[in-house]
Amino acid sequence: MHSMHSITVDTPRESTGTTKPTTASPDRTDTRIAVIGLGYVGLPVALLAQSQGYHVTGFDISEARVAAVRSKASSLSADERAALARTPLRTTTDARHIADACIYIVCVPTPVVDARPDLHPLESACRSIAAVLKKGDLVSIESTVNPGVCESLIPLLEKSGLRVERDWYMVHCPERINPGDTDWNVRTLPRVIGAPGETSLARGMDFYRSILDAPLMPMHTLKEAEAVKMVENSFRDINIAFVNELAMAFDRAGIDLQHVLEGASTKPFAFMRHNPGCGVGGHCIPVDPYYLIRFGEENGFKHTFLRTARVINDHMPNYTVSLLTQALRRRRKYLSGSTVALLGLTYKKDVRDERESPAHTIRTVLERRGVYVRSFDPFAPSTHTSLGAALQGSDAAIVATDHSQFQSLTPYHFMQHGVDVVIDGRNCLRKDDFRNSGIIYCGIGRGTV
Ligand code: SAJ
Repeated sequence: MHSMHSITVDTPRESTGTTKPTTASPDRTDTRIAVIGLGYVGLPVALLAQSQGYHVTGFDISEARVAAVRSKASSLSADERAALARTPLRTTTDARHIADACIYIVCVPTPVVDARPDLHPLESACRSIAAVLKKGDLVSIESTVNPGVCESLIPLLEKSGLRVERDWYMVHCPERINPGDTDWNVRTLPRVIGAPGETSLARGMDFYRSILDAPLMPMHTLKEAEAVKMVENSFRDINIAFVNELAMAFDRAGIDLQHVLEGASTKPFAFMRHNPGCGVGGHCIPVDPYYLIRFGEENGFKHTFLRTARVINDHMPNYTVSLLTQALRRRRKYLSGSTVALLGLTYKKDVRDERESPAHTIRTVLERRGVYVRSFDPFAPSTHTSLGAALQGSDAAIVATDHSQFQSLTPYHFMQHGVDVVIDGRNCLRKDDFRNSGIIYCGIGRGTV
């Protein structure tokens, strides 16, 4: 049962996108924190809390992940390695080592499996906490979940014999970590926070105010806090689907959608630009809408718009291959039996993450159609040794990720390796350079030159 909280939003401090000067942090080592899950969300928040004077232990079920943190592996960001060099983080894979914490921050994955939310990691984390939960403890769920999940976790945590709001406290403070973002970070990103009652909300607000340098908006209920992140990311997915559908339409009409979007972006209000591409990857945008779809089903509602957007975005890898097929036909070549250089495997520019990457779908579609694929990605060690090795002798190239290294490619870089068909899946190349270059260039919604 949720009481309506009086909403007082923090006076938004001038969040310049940079962290406040690192003044000496107060000593809070009497307050022990356990961060459960040391991924791209948990590690930054553990390091942030530690930098603010808390005594932090990072817990992860993965020995490899714990070892990577302990050794400051290259897979960590430079900031994370620097913070760990200044103050090593206590880490463990043994849940008994987090028994002495009084604040538990849960940052475990919430993937979808066959388009259905998989809450096992979250439930497992809560069972570990329930085994050590003590009076006065605070549990914060930062993982992205659909509305109602946090409430469903309360009975798991009350197996400790303790009652929420009376003996222990719970908040949901969804993370907004944006991999690769240099402007916003775990400390400066504004947040929302929800709780099952006033006392939990107050406890949660106090804690997060002590580590964040950003506005913190209390929501009326847990469900509202859970819905915020879902809505944010679903908003992005449907807007990407909108421009992807336009791209397929305008390709037939010889209209360059990029130019149209540049024009529409001159409108100073009520237009937010998104860009068409070969698909939507990552662990957020293509995943979160399924949470809302599932939540709707639980309440007897069928989301048609969210589903349609997912169908459109999931079609883009196939659309990209269809552009390649048409271009090869102009070279009197068939897709089957051709060799294609696939440039980019990760889901996003200049990041290592390959989860849900459309490039993998493109590769699967090509290989099923009898294509020999040579992939190269500077951020994915499993690929070809070099760009040249991937291009040399290929019939065509597909740019599937707009890495900085690929954005500077010119017709010369392709022609010197004999590649005369280029499909620009991220519209990141200079289309006009390819005019009259002897190369067939196709963008997504940019037509063909
Ligand atoms: N994409 C498009 N067109 C676009 C934008 C993205 O096709 O206009 C594709 C990307 O290529 C990628 C996928 O969508 O494959 C996701 O891209 P993303 O920029 O949304 O990257 P994410 O998954 O890292 O999203 C995060 C989200 N942040 C959080 O959930 C805290 C999202 O809410 C942010 O809007 C996004 O970063 C961002 O703005 O960078």
